[in-house]
Amino acid sequence: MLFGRGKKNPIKIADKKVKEWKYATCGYCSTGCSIEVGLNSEGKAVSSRGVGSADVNRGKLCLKGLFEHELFDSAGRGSEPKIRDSFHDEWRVTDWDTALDRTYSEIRRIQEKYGRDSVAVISTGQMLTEEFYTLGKLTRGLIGTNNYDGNTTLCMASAVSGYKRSFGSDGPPGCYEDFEHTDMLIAWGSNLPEQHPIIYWRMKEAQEKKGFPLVVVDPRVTMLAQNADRHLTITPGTDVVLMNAMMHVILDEGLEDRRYIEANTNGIEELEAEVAKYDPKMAQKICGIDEDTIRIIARQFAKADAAMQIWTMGINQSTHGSDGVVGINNLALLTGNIGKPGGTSLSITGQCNAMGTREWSSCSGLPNHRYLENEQDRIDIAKFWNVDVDFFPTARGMFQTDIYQAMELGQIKGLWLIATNPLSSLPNTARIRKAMEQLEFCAVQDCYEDTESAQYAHVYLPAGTWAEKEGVMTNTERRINLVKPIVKPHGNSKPDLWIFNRMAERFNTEGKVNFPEKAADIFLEMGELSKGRLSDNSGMTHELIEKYRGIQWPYTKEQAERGEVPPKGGVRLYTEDATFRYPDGKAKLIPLPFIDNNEVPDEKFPYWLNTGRLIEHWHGRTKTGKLSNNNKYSPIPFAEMNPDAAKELGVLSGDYIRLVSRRSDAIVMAQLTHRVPKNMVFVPFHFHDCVNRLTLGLLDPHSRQPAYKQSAVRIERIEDQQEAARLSMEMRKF
Ligand SMILES: Nc1nc2c(c(=O)[nH]1)N[C@H]1C(S)=C(S)[C@@H](COP(=O)(O)OP(=O)(O)OC[C@H]3O[C@@H](n4cnc5c(=O)[nH]c(N)nc54)[C@H](O)[C@@H]3O)O[C@H]1N2
Ligand SMILES: Nc1nc2c(c(=O)[nH]1)N[C@H]1C(S)=C(S)[C@@H](COP(=O)(O)OP(=O)(O)OC[C@H]3O[C@@H](n4cnc5c(=O)[nH]c(N)nc54)[C@H](O)[C@@H]3O)O[C@H]1N2
Ligand code: SF4
Ligand SMILES: [Mo]
Repeated sequence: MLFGRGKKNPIKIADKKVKEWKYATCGYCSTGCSIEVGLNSEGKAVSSRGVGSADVNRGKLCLKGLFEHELFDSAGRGSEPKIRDSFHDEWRVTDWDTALDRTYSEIRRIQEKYGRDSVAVISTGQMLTEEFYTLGKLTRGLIGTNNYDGNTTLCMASAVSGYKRSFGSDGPPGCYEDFEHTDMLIAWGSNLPEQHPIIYWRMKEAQEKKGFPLVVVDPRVTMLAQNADRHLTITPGTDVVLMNAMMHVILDEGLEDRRYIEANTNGIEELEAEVAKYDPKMAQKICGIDEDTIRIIARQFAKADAAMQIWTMGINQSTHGSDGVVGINNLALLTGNIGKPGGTSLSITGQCNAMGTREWSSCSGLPNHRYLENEQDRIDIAKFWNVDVDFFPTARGMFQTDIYQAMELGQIKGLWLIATNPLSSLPNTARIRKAMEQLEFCAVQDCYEDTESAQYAHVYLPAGTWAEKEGVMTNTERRINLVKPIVKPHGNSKPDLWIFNRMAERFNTEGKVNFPEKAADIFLEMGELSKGRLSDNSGMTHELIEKYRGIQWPYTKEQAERGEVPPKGGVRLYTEDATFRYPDGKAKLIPLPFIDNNEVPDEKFPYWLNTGRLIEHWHGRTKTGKLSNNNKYSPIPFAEMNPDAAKELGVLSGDYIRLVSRRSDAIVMAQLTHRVPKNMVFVPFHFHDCVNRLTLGLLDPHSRQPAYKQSAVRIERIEDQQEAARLSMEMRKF
């Protein structure tokens, strides 16, 4: 008899009295889980559940998706447009016309006075694709500033740049199903179980069935590293050296795939000459991985029938971010691991729709991976939008990270910020604050009114969020999935698409450019523009996407007309010889000389500051900080600190400590753990600017992405713990 079992009360799941379930795609991370939100008889969202028939998540959701329905009416949501003359003044509530007129007239006033490019528009990876496309049309076609970029420069820029350099185009070649076919997986700087929990579940299930070895490259003992066959605790910022040394071994021992290299690549001689310099004996001194391990991993990788690599911010957010991506691609190309089941280099994307913005926002160029630098692209889009081709600049403007420096110098006087919060997320926030103070005009368009950045705004435009709106998003594996309006936007807030369309009316004085009102129509317009291109989605409609719970691009009009059912999960790019996007169809093998240009620990600042994320929180916590089921796990800023380091400094677990960098200082609670080595602290960047006031954020030369994960700090013990607690609270208020 099972002792005591009969006496226990069975677990009861509260009946939420759901009357109707409505379909959407999760609006947090780029995994792209299909979700259904339950509405009660009053139309209130009361529950969320995963969609069983969706190939991505097969009924599962993580902690964030499970409570996503609580977002709609959470604290801090903006409900009315607001306006003020100076950011020192109190806000006044106003109506939409006044707020939009003011934004329009200030943008035009500044452009007339200081030139077209003196206004910057900064967007995001957290809107719907039709919204990106519309904003791009408005900004490129009517407003006419070239300083238009998105927060993806903080996130995916290195992946985009690396894919373009290697393959001639952006676009991740693999898919989640590759986990089921691979014989070896290397994860570079990615904490999959916490940051993409459902991709992790897909990987883990495949691994349990197939038993492939998992190698994790990360300076910290992440949850993924704990599950790895080998964990390589790399010296921060030196992944490229390890990659070069692995290529050295592969080429030295003749383990490369000569047939694949001949048929598909250019540049093998130059690559060979460079990696010859990276003998594992020499490399180990720089990257901290011993020579035997380097050789073993290189051999195992090259000999696997199919070998797969994934990576996230540990690679992208570095001064060698773009080179790191190219290095991953080099390894894949040398061993013929692109475009085959289980053989791929798959960048794990960040935000829910970072892919959509890459494809359609026109941030770095023109829609659907077209370039401002390409005359034919300019002509095609000008004709399609009915704008004068000479209105387009002939080269891309500043990256987001350069825009703030231009604000500091007074080159940029006006800013329209959409769904991004630079005062918590950009490096060295003291500089960002100074830059924002220089502005003559700033409009912030956000679904929350209590963001750090809104403090510097003259106009606040309250936006709807996630499933208060309609449109599509693209996930990590190129799957386009649908979000439907489940509830009405909070208060008097409006969908971003509505806001862009109303702004467009003001700029579209001659009425030449067409701005459809409905997301489904805009999607069809985009389909036209995608025909015959790498990311062709002309066969898709909103209805078809919902029916199949997401469709991967490419899916063409011809496929749809033939009645071809969209493939379920195995869509790959570059599956045949010489199908890369350079003119001769070949990919490039690119040599990667390594120059150590990071801020590194020294006597004055002896600890690495490593930064990143936690499973329960989302970025600046505008969302998750308000939901008790998320916030309760980590409500206050903390640093992971090694117990041996703490002992030397006399720091006890739970003590407040002061972290000091060359930029500023921050007070956080010490959490003692062996997850970090003795010379490192790891601080999640979720708590206002407690991390980014410290970071240096040197920029990658190709992608302009900041090196968020390599800065140096010292740790100071604080005598007066009560005062420290008070100061830490103060900092939280910002
Ligand atoms: N819960 C949750 N999920 C999220 C997000 C969130 O805020 N919360 N954000 C989403 C977004 S936008 C993104 S971009 C992704 C980010 O997803 P990840 O990149 O997986 O997350 P991070 O914690 O930023 O960093 C990953 C790891 O990089 C390691 N790292 C640091 N320096 C180096 C280095 O020099 N080399 C190597 N190899 N590794 C290094 C860190 O130790 C860390 O464990 O997550 C997405 N998913
Ligand atoms: N130290 C350190 N800093 C980092 C990173 C790191 O690893 N370490 N990671 C970097 C990365 S990868 C990223 S992606 C960035 C993210 O940096 P941010 O873009 O600043 O991230 P969020 O805090 O998510 O800001 C998004 C804003 O959009 C609002 N929002 C959400 N949905 C909508 C919507 O539908 N419409 C509108 N109008 N607003 C909406 C939210 O309320 C929020 O204020 O941070 C970067 N900063
Ligand atoms: S894994 Fe990502 S997409 Fe899926 S429920 Fe969690 S946050 Fe949402
Ligand atoms: Mo990101």
